[in-house]
This record gives sequence, structure tokens and C-alpha cells, in this order.
Amino acid sequence: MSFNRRTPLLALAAACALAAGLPAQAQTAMRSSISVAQNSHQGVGIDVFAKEVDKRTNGRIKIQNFYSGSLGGELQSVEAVQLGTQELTFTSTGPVPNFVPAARILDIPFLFRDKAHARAVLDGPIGQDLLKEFESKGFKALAWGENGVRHMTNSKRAVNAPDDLKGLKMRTMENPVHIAAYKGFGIIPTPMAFPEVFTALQQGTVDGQENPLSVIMAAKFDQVQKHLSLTGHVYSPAVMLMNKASFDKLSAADKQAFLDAAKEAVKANRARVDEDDAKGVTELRSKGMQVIEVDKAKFQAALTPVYAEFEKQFGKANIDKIRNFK
Ligand code: EAX
Repeated sequence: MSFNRRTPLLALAAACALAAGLPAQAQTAMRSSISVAQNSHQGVGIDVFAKEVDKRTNGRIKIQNFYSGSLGGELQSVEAVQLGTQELTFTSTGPVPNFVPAARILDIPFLFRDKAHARAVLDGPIGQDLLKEFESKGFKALAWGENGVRHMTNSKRAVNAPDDLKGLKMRTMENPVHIAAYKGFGIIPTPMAFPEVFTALQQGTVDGQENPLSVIMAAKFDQVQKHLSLTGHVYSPAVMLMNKASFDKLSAADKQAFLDAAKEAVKANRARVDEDDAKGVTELRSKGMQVIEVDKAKFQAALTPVYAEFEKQFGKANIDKIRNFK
């Protein structure tokens, strides 16, 4: 048998096993996806995950990764994982409240001081308890990862202060907490799946959007957006989701392998977010974006009425528990 790139993986594995005098081992194939490009903080996450699962299961479980929303946007992917038509996905919490309402609290703007604070909450008891909330909805949530700190871009005008946002038509995620909050800025929110955003910006269907530097770079939004305001208005968690039935079918050792692989994936994912944040402004400026440092406290103050509403909805004590977490 001669091998080339078209040789099916299974045939290859069987041939290797035969050559080694071993019985061919059954292989399981699974699929995972992200909505952004492979060369990104999320791409590195799922690539490391697939590699670690392969290694830790001695090649018995192969994960095929799909990038750039080729299996659909995040809402669609989460739905597919819930149904089991796709085993895994790595998604921002954008669409998550539609499936697991308990996780909504994490999407409140200005909830976390910075990434370190967010990571500590997610890795601590609050975050770990929230991961368990996914189980009754058909998911095994393997780990919290990170999408990053979101900033605003648009091609209408320089946004220096909250008032400049009034009347801007901005694409938002399909996330009820973001939508409610951004109305408080005077923005006209237009929820839309991520794979449609580039074209919507290009064609002027919306004036702007908001995303972490990692996403702005990976999606090349600099090509269709002029102004970037470093509003840092909300932390965007990500979560590695698996279909619950697929996870339950695994042996105890393989379950542990998946959980350990997810930990490695998150390390790589967060490290890449830090890297992107460190170089993002310079890179996006060099690509022609006008980058504006803003007084974040003013943007936070603009949301005071919305915050009063959130405190009623989520319970002030629950919000404070996260804000004051050390
Ligand atoms: O998860 O939809 C979004 O804006 C997300 O930030 C993006 O797809 C990466």
C-alpha cells in the first residue's frame, strides 16, 4: 500500500497497526467548530484541544475542526451540539443565554475589572458552578475559555464619549444582555450571526460592531471599519461545549482526557488573547484604523439606569459576588 494525502485516515491507521502486528483499533471521529478564522485565539484553542485528545486517547479519538463559521454561526453551532449533530463547539457566550439562562450574568457590561478578574471568577467556584448548569440542557461544558474584552468599531464617526454612540446602528451578538445594555448607550442594536458581519459592515447595513481585538484582527474588520474606540465595555467569555450524550458515552479515562485537553486548550487560547491584546492597537493602526483611547468610566456611567435594571433582574448580591471576587 502506498500512502499519499488522499489515503483515508482509517486505512492508514489500520495499515500501521498491521505493520506493527497489532489489531486495528476502532477510531471515533468527532467534529468541532468556531465562527472565526483558524489563525485566531479560538483556532489555537480547538487545534490544541484536538491534538491533546488525540495524544491522550492514543489516536483513538480524532476531532475534525471547522473554522470561520463553515458549520454555521455560534447560535447554530450551539444548537447543533445540543442536538448532537455536531459533538463539540468553542463559542463565545453570545448565544448561550438562549440555551442556559443562568449564564446570562457573565455578559453584563463592566462586570469584570480586567481579564485576570474574569479568569479568576470563571476558574473559581462561581464559574465552575455555572459550567454544571449546562448539563440539564444537553451539554457537557468542558471549560471556560476566552473571547476577550470587547471594543467598538464603526465607519461613521470617531467615538470619543458615550454621546457619540447615539443613533449608531451596530451589529450585536444574539445576546439579550448585550442588546439591553447597548440600548442604554443610545445605540440601535442589530443582532446578527457572526459570519454575516463582514459583509454587513462592507455594505453599510450596519455602521459598526463590537468585538475583542483578537476577533477584529482575525476577521480583518480593519478593511471595512475606520474608527476603533477602546471602550472595553464588556468581557466576552467563551466556553468549550460538548454534546452531553457524546460525553457520557466516553470511558472514565477518556472523559478525563477530554477535560485535561480542554484545560490545555484554554491555556493556549488565553495566551493568544494576551498576545493579540499586546500587539492589536499597533497592528490595527498600521492597517489604517484610527484608534481612540476613551475614558471608560464615562461609558460605564452611561449605563447606570441599565445597571439598576440588571440589579433587579439578576439580584444585586449575585452581581456584587462577581464584582468583588478576589
Ligand atoms: O466568538 O459573534 C461575535 O461577535 C463573537 O465575538 C465572535 O464570533 C467570536
